[in-house]
Amino acid sequence: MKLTQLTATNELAIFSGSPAFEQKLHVGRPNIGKREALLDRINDLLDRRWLTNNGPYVQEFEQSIADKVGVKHCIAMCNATVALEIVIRAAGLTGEVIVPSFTFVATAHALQWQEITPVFCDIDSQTHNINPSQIERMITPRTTGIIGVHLWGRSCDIDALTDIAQRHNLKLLFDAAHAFGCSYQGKMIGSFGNAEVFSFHATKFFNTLEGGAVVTNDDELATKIRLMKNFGFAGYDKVIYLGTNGKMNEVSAVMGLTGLESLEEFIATNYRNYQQYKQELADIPGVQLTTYDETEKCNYQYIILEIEECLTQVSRDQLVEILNAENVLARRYFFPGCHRMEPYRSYYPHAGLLLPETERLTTRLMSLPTGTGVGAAEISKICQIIRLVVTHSSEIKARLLQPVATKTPTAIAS
Ligand code: T4K
Repeated sequence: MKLTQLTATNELAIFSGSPAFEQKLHVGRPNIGKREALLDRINDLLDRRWLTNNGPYVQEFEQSIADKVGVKHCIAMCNATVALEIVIRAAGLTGEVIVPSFTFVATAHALQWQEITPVFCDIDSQTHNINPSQIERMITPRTTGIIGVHLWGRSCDIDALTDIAQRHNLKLLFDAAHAFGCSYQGKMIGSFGNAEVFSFHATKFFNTLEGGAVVTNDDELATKIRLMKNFGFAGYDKVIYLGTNGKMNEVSAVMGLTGLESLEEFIATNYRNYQQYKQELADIPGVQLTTYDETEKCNYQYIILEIEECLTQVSRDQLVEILNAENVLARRYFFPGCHRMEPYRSYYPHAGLLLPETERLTTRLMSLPTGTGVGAAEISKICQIIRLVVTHSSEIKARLLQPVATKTPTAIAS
C-alpha cells in the first residue's frame, strides 16, 4: 500500500500514478475461522470416511443453525440457488411470483428455471427492499407467491408482506442470502414467512465454501424439502417424490461449524469497518453510506455507497473505474437489475417502466471491501481516494474525457 497521503489527481493510478494497493482488495473476500479447528475436523471426517449424504457434521451444522435462528428445521444444501429452487417447488409455487428485480440474479433464476414467471416489483428508495405498496397491483389470478429479499441484511417490511400474503392467500418466502445473523423487530431472520433461505457462499461473511440452507417452522414443508434435496429417497431403493441433488457435503459443514465459532468476531470486525467508513466518508458531498438499524442484530457485511452525481460531479461508474485502477475492486451490486439481464430483458423489454427506483439505484449504488481481509489503514486509504476524487471532480472529469491514449495503461474500461 502507498503510505503517502494522496493529494493530487496526478497520483491517481487511472492517470499516471501507481496503484494505491499492490494486492487487489476484493468485495466478498472470505472470512476464515480457526484453521487448526477446521483441519482437525477435516482429518476427522477423512478418518471416518463419511464425506456427504446427511453425514454427522451436516446434522450438527443444521442443528446449530436452527438453534441460532430459533427455528424448528434447517435443511443444509449445496448452495442457496438450489435451496431457493427446491423451496419454491416444495411450497407449490407456480404461475407468477412477485420478486424484486434489484437482487442477485439467482432469486429470479430460481423461479424461471422451473418456468415460473418472476414478476418484478419496484423497491423502496430508502430500504432498497421490495416496496409493499407496489405489490397488490401486480397480483393476478396466476400469482401464487411473493419472495422478499432482505438486501444487504436489512429486513424487508415483513409485517406488510405477511399481511398482503395472508389477504391474497399467497405463499411468502424470503431470500435471506444476505441476512444470516440479522433480526427483525428483535426476532432472528429465518423464522418468517413459509420459509427463508440463507446463502453460505464463500463471499458471504459466514461461509461453508459453497452452501445454503432452508429454514422453516413448517414440519410438512421441511419433510418435503428433505426428500427433494436427496432425489426423493425415503430409504434405500425407495423414491417417493421428484427430487434433485441439493445435499451439503461434510467439508462444507465443518467449514460452517468452525466459522460459527468465530461468528461474533466476524460481525465485530464488520461493525468496526462500517463505523470507520461511516466516520471517514461522513462529510463528502454526494457520497452517502447506506446505514443499518443498530437496534437490530445485524451482520454489517455490505458497505454500500449511494453516489449522487449532481453533488459528486463524477458518476458511480467513474468512481468504480478510478477505484479499480487503484486495485480496489469496488462492485456495482446489483447492476443492471434482473429485468435488464437475460432472459428477462428479452421477455419483458419494457419492465423498467414499472421500476423507477430500481432503475435509479442500479446507477447509483456501489459496494466496497470489508471483512477480516481489510484493515483500518486500507479503509482510510480507500476513503482518502474517494475524498480526493470528489474534491477534485471537475479536473478529474475533464481528464477522464480526454482520449484514452493520454491515460495510463492501468485505466480499466467500465
Ligand atoms: N440471493 C442473493 C440475494 C444473493 O446475493 C445470492 C448470492 C444468492 C441468492 C445465491 O446464493 P448462492 O447460490 O451463491 O449460495 C457473488 C457470489 O457468487 C454470490 O454468491 C453472491 N450472492 C453475490 C452477491 O456475489 P459474483 O458474481 O459477484 O462473484 P465473484 O466471483 O465476482 O466474487 C466476488 C468477489 O469475491 C470477487 O471480487 C472475488 C472475491 N472472492 C470470491 C471467491 C469465490 C474471493 O476473494 N474468494 C473466493 O473464494 O457473485
